[in-house]
Amino acid sequence: MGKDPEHAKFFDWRMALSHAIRDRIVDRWVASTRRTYEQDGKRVYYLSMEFLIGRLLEDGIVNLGLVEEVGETLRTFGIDYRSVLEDEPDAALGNGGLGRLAACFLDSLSTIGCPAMGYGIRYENGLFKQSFVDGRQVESPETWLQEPHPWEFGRPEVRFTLGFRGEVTTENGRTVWKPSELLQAEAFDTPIVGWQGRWANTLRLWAGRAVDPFDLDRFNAGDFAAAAEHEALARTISRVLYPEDSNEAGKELRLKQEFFFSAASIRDILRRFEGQHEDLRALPKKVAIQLNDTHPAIAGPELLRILHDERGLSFEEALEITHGCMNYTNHTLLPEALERWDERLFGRLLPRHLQIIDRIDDAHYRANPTRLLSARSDGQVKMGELSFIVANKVNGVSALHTDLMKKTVFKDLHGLHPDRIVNETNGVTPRRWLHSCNPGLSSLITDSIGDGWIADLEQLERLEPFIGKDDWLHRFRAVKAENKVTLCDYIAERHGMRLNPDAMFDIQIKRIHEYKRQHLNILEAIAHWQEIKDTPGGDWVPRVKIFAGKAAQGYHFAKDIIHLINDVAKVVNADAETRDSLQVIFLPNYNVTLAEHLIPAADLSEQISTAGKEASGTGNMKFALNGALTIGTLDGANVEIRERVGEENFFLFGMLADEVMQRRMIHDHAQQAIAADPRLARALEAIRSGTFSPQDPGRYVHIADNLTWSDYFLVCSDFSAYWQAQREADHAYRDPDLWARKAALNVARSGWFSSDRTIRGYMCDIWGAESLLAP
Ligand code: CR6
Repeated sequence: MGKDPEHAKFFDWRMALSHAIRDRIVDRWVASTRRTYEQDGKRVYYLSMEFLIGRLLEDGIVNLGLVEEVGETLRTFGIDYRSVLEDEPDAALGNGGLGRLAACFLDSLSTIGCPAMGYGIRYENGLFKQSFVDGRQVESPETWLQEPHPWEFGRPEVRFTLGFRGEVTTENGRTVWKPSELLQAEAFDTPIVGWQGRWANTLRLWAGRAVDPFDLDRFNAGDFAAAAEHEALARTISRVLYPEDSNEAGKELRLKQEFFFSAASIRDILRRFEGQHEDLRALPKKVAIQLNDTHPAIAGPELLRILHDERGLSFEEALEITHGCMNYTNHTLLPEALERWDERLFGRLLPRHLQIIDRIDDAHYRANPTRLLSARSDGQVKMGELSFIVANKVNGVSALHTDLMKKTVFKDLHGLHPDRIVNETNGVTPRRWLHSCNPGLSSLITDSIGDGWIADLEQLERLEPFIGKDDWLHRFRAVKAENKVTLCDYIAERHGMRLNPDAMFDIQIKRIHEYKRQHLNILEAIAHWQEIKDTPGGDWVPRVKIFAGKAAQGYHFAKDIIHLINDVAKVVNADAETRDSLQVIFLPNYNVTLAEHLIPAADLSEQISTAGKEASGTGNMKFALNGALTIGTLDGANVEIRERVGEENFFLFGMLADEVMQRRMIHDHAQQAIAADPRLARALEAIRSGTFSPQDPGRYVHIADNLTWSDYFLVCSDFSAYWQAQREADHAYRDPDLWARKAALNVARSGWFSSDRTIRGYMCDIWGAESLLAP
């Protein structure tokens, strides 16, 4: 770093260490790439608008098995290892579960040795930073790239010129698209090293650049701002991550971003293929493309366009090749989150692609004349339908979600193509989400069954015989207790609040959304607080309720829920009568790193979405794997978690997906529920009357009104059952050994939720790809 150690800051140590680790990764990376070219097997390309990778330094150290050496080396300099790690900003190139799933998949692809590449956007500003001012969410830009980023390799030689708008003409019988607005995509590569450094793949992110970055004439004429205008405009395309979650922004820039990274990736894939092969018809044998949700769906028509317009294959042949390469993962059934573009906007930006989509529809109809199901209809381009029609396989992300896909959004298309939809239940990487984030539990497991579980998580089953032994269970309890104390210190230091480490740690961390029902959780907390106040000396099971999560900037109701939780926390935490039994805290700026601190310390995992709404969830898996019990509905992957960990080790409550649909038919379902449950009525009344906002008593009337008069997400109808399940949790927590046994069984039986298992499923059912590592 060119500095005397005496003057080095943590930043300098981190950079020095990162470069040392990076050096060791590069050798393996180059070897893996060489091997991939030599073997010439099928390669997987994972196209995703989001990669929520978080920090990378610890990943590298852990995967290369250098934890001890690094710790020791830093010690000789008198530098604390943890403080160096804590200096790294999170790469927050994603909103939530979808982006984090993509990051877990990269880890698993490298661990398994599947030749693969992730393609996405190099956002200069990741997901916004969240802070609270008087309990309200305030957003500020996230600037992770302001410091040098040691993990990326700029590839200025890998650039593609892309275009928008312009005209479609015919030249010598071929259709030619002449875009009028040009820009370049420049590649930045990050190596992704797998467990034990046996394999490394590449994450390639595209940045926007101007074709002619600087206008010297304008500069010399004195118009300095205009001289750099092209560059500024081109760069905006990779400037921001849309801060939306399950909710479409519908902006022109968003569509441009989607085309930008999809088209650059397709060109890159073709360039690589054509460097090694002559016959484009072999493409599906060598290339599997996975569309992570519909954001990269335009990759289909773009590949088709190049094959047909530029390489001269017939339309039918081009379509067949495209179909052979493309697959699509659906991540939500929420209608507002299924992308649809106004055909005029779409046609203006991508005139040739609109024509191609019509021809795709045409060909699909001719092949399936029984029904007219098209991607373009009602003045819109429907990206879900387009992806389905173009894809070879379409998958859901949990058993329930896949089943609902067949019955709802894709019912008709599924009828035409009954073999197309498959299920691949999500998973999480055990390297980050157990081994690294929970060193105490990781050591206990390794002491008990060896370290084979880290790359073969189902070996956790072998823990079951230990769970009956008192001394083992004692150690297991001690690990959780220690993790809770560590978290208490962390929170005290950063947020000035002392939590009671003996209380049950009850945690809900995820994006704030009505369907995820953070408001159900806080309503129950209010009712519980009221009950404690009725009998202050009562024998209550102490609770600490922890929340964290960001609300989309324009989602006002979600932001009001955050405000309410902060206001409730203020009142409850200041109450001397209840302080020993209940504490509430909302931690700001939830991100991957904060999740790594929280999950190992959790006793109770809140997975309480309205049934039928959460496609899978992945936080639910991380908690179970770290020995928390779930309180949850039968939604998403909760269903499969409960099946595996055992129903006696899971606090189930609430309506089922089909009951939810029935219940909505009752016009006064919420009022009926309120009338039947005095606790609920009293909690709502406290919100309505300003108990938590005395200076502004009307602040939460609209939340109480919404829950009383519309309550689309059935908070009121599920309240009583939720309350009951919470009391069951209290009851179980009174017996520490019983609780520990249940928690340990959650660990032992969560091995199936490894993303290694998920990726093997994709390789076998969808991609037809193979590992290049010796077993
Ligand atoms: N919001 C689902 O809602 C799922 C992830 C990853 C989501 C969530 O249940 O676990 O994808 N969907 O499959 C979308 O982002 C559209 C999510 O993260």
